[in-house]
Order: sequence, then C-alpha cells, then structure tokens
Amino acid sequence: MDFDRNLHHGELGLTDAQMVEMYRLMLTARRVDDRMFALQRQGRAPFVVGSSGHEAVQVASVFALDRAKDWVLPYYRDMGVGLAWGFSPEDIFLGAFAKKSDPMSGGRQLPGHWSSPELRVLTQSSVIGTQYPHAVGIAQAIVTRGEDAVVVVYGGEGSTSEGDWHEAMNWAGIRKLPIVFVIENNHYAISVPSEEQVAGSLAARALGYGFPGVEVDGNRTLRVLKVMQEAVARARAGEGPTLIEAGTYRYYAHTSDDNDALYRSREEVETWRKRDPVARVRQYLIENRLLTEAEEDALDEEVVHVLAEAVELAEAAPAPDEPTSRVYARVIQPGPAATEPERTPTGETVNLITAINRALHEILEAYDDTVVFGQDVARRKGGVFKATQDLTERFGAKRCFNTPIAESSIIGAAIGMSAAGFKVIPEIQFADYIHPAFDQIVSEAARISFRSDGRWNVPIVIRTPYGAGIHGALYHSQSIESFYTHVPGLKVVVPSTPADVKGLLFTAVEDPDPVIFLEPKKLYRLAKGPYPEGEHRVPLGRAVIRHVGSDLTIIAYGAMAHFAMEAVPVLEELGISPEVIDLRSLKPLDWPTIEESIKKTSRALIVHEDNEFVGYGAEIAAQIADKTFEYLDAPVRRYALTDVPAMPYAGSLENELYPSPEGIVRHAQDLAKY
Ligand SMILES: Cc1ncc(C[n+]2csc(CCOP(=O)(O)OP(=O)(O)O)c2C)c(N)n1
Repeated sequence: MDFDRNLHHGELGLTDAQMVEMYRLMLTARRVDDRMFALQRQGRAPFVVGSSGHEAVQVASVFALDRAKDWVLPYYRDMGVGLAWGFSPEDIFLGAFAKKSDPMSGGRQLPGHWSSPELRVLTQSSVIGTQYPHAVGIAQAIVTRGEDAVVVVYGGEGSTSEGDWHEAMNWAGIRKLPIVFVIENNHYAISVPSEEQVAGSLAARALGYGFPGVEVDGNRTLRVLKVMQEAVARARAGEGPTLIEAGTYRYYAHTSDDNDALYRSREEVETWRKRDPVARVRQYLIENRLLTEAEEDALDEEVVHVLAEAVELAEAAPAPDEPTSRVYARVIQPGPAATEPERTPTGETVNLITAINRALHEILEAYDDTVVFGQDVARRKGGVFKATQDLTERFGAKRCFNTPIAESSIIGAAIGMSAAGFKVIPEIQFADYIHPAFDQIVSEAARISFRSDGRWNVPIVIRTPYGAGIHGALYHSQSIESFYTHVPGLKVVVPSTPADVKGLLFTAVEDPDPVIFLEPKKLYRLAKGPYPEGEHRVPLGRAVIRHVGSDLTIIAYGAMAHFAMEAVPVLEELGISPEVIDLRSLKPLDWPTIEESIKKTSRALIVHEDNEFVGYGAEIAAQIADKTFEYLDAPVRRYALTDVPAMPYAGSLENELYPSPEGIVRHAQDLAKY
C-alpha cells in the first residue's frame, strides 16, 4: 500500500514502540467515534462530533511536541489530539454524558471542548476562530518568561475565514511567536465546500504574514510528523510561527445533527476511505514487522474493551447539580451600606489622566507579572491620552508594547496571556472601537470560569476611555456600559476621581476575574483631586456617598457623578437637599447603599450619559421599584441621553443632547415637587 514513501519512523526519531503507540492512539480515536455514534443512536449521548479520517494529522502532530512544557489548543474535532495529549477515554465519555466530574467543563459544554490547566490546554468554546488570538497570548507569555515552549493551535479550514485567524497570524508574524497553526482542511465547513471558503492556497497565505506555510497530505502520518517537527524546531529556535495546512477528510457527517448526503456524494466519501490513515498505519506496521495481523486484531480488541469500561464508568457518574456556581472566580458580597462620604485621602492634587498614568506605573512596579498592551501605548507617546506614557521606558518593551490595530486579538491575546499566568491590562483606544472585541469579551473572557467549571480564570483589566462631552462626535463619544453590565462573568467599574482611579485600578488588577475599567474621558483633565500616597484600595461593588442629603437621591457615575455634585449647591439654594451616590462599580452593584438612601429620601433620580432605553439606569430603576416600593413618594426618574444612535459633532447638537448640571437641577426640582 502507498504509505509515506521514502519515510521511515526511525529517521524521524520514533522508536518502534512509539510508532505502535501512535497507531494505538489513532485506532482509539477511531473506535471512540464508532462508540459515540452508537451511543447517540441509542439515545444515550445527545450530541457527537466525529474525528474519523483526521487521525493522522491529529495524532502525528502531537508526537512532535514536548508534553511536559508545550501548549495545545485543539478544536472540537480533535479527538486524536486530545487522546495523544493525555486525556483519558473516561475523561472523554464523562464529557459526552455531561457529568459533574467531566474534567473539561463539569457538564457545561458540548463534548470535545477540550480544557485542562494541568495539561496546558486552554478551555475552548464553540465559537469558530476565537482560539487563535488565545494562542498568540500564550506564546507571548512564553516569550516574556524566556521559556522555549511552543503553542500549537488547531482549526478547520472554515475557521481561517474568521478575522481572529488573520489577526492572530498577523500578530504572530510581527512578533515571531513560537506558534504552529495546524489547519485540518477536510474540504467542508458543514456543507460549504472549501472552494467557497478559500480562494487560492491556504498555506500560501502565511507568506503574506511573514512566515512559512506548508501544505501536507494530512492522511500520511509520517509526513505530517516530519513537517510538524520542522515547524516546532523553528518555533523553539526563536524563528517564529509556521502554518501547516493538512489536507484530510471526515468520514462521518459534520456532527450527529447533520445529514451529509445533502452536500456530498457516497462515491466521494468512498474515494477518501481508500486513503484511510488508520488502515495505512496498520499496513505499515505489518510491512515493517512491528506487529503481526493477529497482534493488531488483539490491540483493536483491547482498545474496544478499554472504551467499553470507560463508557460504563462515565455513564454511572452523577449528573452536575450546581447551575449557578463558578460564574466568577471571586464572588463579591455587597455591603454594608455606605451612609457617609469617605475620608478624603491625602496626596498631591492631580487630574484623572495623571492618576491613571501614576497608578499604572505603581502597578507595574508592584507586580512583575503585569503587562500593558494596546494601540500606541508604548514608549514616549504612551497612548493618545498619555495614560501609559513612559511605561516602556521604565519597565521595558516586554511589559508595555504596541499591538496592531486589531481589537479582537488585543482582548484575545490578553485572555491567552492571562491564562498563562500574567495579569494583563490591555488598552482599547476608545470605547467606540471595542465592538470588534465583543466576542472575545462576552463569548470568551466572561465565560471562561463558568465553562471550565472554575478551572480557568482570566484576570484581565480592559481599560478604555468612554463617554461624550468633548466634541468627539459619533465615534469618540460612546457609552458602552449597558452592553457589558448585562453579561454575567464580567465586572465593570467607572472611577470619577483620581483617588478612585488608583483604588479601583489596583483592586481590578488584583481581582481574578475580567474587569472592564471605563474611564470617563470628559473628566481626564476636568476632575482633579488628591492622588493617595501609599497603599490605597477601593473594593469592587462599593459605591460612595459624595454628598449627604435628605430630599432625594441622585444616583450617577463617571462624568455624571461630577455634574451631580455641581448641581448640589444650586439645589440647596433652592431649598432641596440632594443625596449624591457615585456608584463607581456598576457590576457588581452596591445595592445596599442605594437601598439605605432611598429608604431615607424616598425619591430617586438616576443620571447617565448612555441612551435611556434599556440603559444601565433601567436596571437600577427596576430594582428600586421592586425592592423599595413602599418607601417611595414619587416615581423613579431617569435623566439620560435621548435615543439617538450616537453623539453628533456640532457643539450646538451635543450641548442639546448631553446631560448637564442644569438638566440635573431641573429633573431634581421636578422630582422634589412631585
Ligand atoms: C463564529 C461561528 N460561526 C458559525 C458557527 C457554526 N459552525 C459550527 S462548526 C462550523 C463549520 C466549521 O468548519 P471548519 O472550520 O472547516 O471545521 P470542521 O468542522 O470542518 O472540522 C460552523 C459554521 C460557529 N460555531 N461559530
């Protein structure tokens, strides 16, 4: 039989025993599929993704790696990678039956979503392509620590159409990262043939990103091993990434929910079955006298027996019973309620942007494992607002560096790097440009603790300037808090004073969960106050009373907290005593402080510069109406941006729309009169 002509396992450094082991793993992957689809037909496993046909590329690629130090990010079809990397059949069936002791997700994810901190396999999602920037971040961590480990990230050819793939390829090429991209080109993405997915050669695309791309027959085990060994050697030698496009074919339908007869012929499947990688290795072992036919049959029987035992154990395991646990790595308990303003800290008076820059310097000084990256953040420029100025000079280019203009991969790389042990503080230049990273924030960062049953967490602090009032027009004025406060798994804070900047930034960096740190850029130069000397922390989930009053409660944050304080003397002049709460932490929310205040004043005015409809204030209004109804003497009011798509440029228009101290006075007067 035609097998890896001119190649022998010995010349690739494999012993006979390793060659047999490779076959055993390929055969196991094949038999897992047979068993899984049978279980699915019997109604015992709800959903199956097959790997049959892909075994050569999956198993051989692992044999080029060092399982003691390298990382792999297999995708959902990578049964061969999973088995070869060290997951046991029982691990796999626990996932298939969605059991509590499923080591990958505790029964929360679909099967095949690999995860293991011990094995250095970062938890995977179902979102096509999001894993690639994670690989970049892990590789960045490896390089920063000066290790010689390699990251291998896998995906189908369909995934290479996603922006995340291109962003990751670009970043990996620029920074010469130790990554091998293995694309298992099985010629279909569900029903879409590869010619409708990719024009020209996939492998050739690597050249455009500044590194080699290699095409290999993915059904020829030793050829895959050879190109993989070369790619891994390049990566270990610091020569950068390689793209491997391995042509292969899947024998089953896309998943157990798919009917492949609708898009490919039986003849085509049969043609590929003649190139079966498992049969080819079986033949090779016989021809090279590594196993006899009888020994191969015995091995097959043994594999089937091992799987049967794993099925039995896994099926008998208990079902999961904690649907709400592990949303956060650290749950913040609210309270006790604040009823008095906080003591003003002592320190030099600075503005908000100076406070951010100082706090970042202090944080990078205090924690060697902190890293800042983003667009324009490096060197003397230090960001378009100068928040990161001189961090590179002081801490070096490994601790503060520029990235390409590619927000999704900025967050994706931050996820990977933080999973690999760093505390990452990425900057998104303006909140208006965070939207391309929505998927990485919401589908990845926010879910990683929950979906891995608490085995992974990603301590990233996403800093971004937000809000209007600076003539920034449609794309430099947006408020984004309601998008992210809606998402379990995230924490969201908004400092409005230099002291809170320091206190919240330190606390956010020390927190194990992803935190979105929204900087009200209207206040960058407007808000001045003492920058606390020495240790200073503001707990997450703790609001502050900025002014004590008795007639009504104004609940605000960011620039609006500042405006509310401007309204205070005017209201007092008018005989109205307002209490002002600056929330500081939007998620978690300090409900006890709001509740105490409403019980005292019986009136609530919520102010924010985001749109009113389904804005953040709607949640607070609902909670006040629900939980303090008997204390209220007036309806709960909101003063927020009218529902326009974005802030217009003309001063006359912005002034009309932007909530103001005068507007707060007007609304407070109305409410007090009610
Ligand atoms: C972002 C995203 N879009 C769509 C899907 C639905 N989907 C799941 S698998 C798949 C095809 C992926 O094909 P490919 O990357 O070639 O891998 P294969 O399944 O062929 O191994 C699609 C479209 C998804 N999971 N994620």
